This record gives sequence, structure tokens and C-alpha cells, in this order.
Amino acid sequence: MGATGSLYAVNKNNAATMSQPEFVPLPGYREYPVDEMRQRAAEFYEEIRRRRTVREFSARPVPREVIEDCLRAAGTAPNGANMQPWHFVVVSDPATKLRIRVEAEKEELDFYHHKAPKEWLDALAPLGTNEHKPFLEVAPYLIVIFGEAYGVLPDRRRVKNYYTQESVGIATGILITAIHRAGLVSLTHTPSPMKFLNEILGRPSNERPFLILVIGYPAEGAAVPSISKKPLEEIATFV
Ligand code: IYR
Repeated sequence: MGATGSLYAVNKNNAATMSQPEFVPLPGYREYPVDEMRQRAAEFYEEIRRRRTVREFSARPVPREVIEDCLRAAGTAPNGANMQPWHFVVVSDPATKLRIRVEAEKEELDFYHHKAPKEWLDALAPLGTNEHKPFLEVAPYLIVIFGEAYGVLPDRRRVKNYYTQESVGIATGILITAIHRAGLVSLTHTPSPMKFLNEILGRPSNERPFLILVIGYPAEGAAVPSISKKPLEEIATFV
């Protein structure tokens, strides 16, 4: 069972009987000679530093299997007590994308013109964002990521989850990295509030929308803001 077990089985085991831990020899670990380790770390940095958040998408279709493998990768994320407190809804249906766009733009209009304090709008100014979200219709895939506030067993008993936000955040980071590695681009979109996503997608109330990941090819000639990342010295301290 373990990592591949269903929520039901994992929790049934854990909750019903304080089961004995079952261990297997660490599968799949690879040690690299130190030079190769250095090279791999440097190469990964070069690869991931090319990732950019993109807001202009092409409508070009993307193979579903690619999305499936990226989701499998996300599902390997470390998480609280291995409850895997996430659910990913993959939206490609045009009518559903349109409904999401309409509801998101309502919230965004309110955000940009009423709710957002000036300080927040000033912070967003370099990104050039506004209430118009055509990418929600144009991009071939939206993955709506939900975090489970608590689990629900088939007999409707509730199961406690742990560190849901952290767990879903880590899984989302892996998903974004997988999408980049596949040669696609993504955008993390967070209309607020996001409750409308439960209604449109028919998700139960124990699931809370975390964010919408917009996925596809960049539009031809897509441009991104001229911004930079902080250098290592600013983001890390070695003691
Ligand atoms: N949700 C809005 C505003 C927004 C907020 C942050 I923080 C960003 O980094 C980017 C946008 C929107 O999507 O436009």
C-alpha cells in the first residue's frame, strides 16, 4: 500500500489500527560522483532559470499524456502524513473555461477597481496585470488545484489532514517545474475569492481552491515583464 495506496486505504489503516510501519530498502536512489553532482545542480539551475510566468497563450493543443505525467510528478510531492491532500481538476472544455473566465473576471474587476489597496496595485504595476483574463479561455488547459481541508471516507467520516497549504504548495511547485521541463509555459492565477470554482467544477466543500494553473504554449511573440530574481546572497544565509 504506502505511497500508492488510496486515501481510503491509507486512512483506514492508520485510523483503525495504529498499524506497524512497513519499510522497504530506499528504492531508486542514485548517488553521483561529486563532479557530476556539481554539474547536475548547475544544469538544473540553468534549466529552471529559463522558466517565466507567461500571460499570453497560444490556443495550440497540448497532448493530454503530457499533462497526465506532469500531474503524476506533482502527486509525488512530500506532504503531511502522506495524506496527499490535493485534487487537480484539468479543464479543457471550452464552455467550462468560459464560465471560469466570466466568474474570475468579475472578481478581478472588483479587485482592481475597489478592493485592492493602492500599495498592492503599485506592487503589481511592473507586471502589467489587469482584470482581463483572456488566457482562461485561450490556453488549452487550466488545472484547478484544490487543497483538502480534511479528508472524507466513503462512509462520510472526516479524516484530519496535516499541513495542507504547505503540501499543496510543494505539489504545485513540482507541477510548475514539470510543465516547464516538458517545454510548456504556465501562469499561476489566483482570483480572489475562488469559491466559484467549487460550484463550476462540482467539487465538495472539504476542497478549497488553491490556485488555477494556466498551461499551454506561449502565444507567438509573447512578451514578459522585464524583472529579475534576487541573487543568492540576498535569499540565502549560510551559518
Ligand atoms: N489575482 C490578480 C492580482 C494579482 C496578484 C498578485 I500577488 C500577482 O502576483 C499577480 C496578480 C490577477 O491575477 O490579476
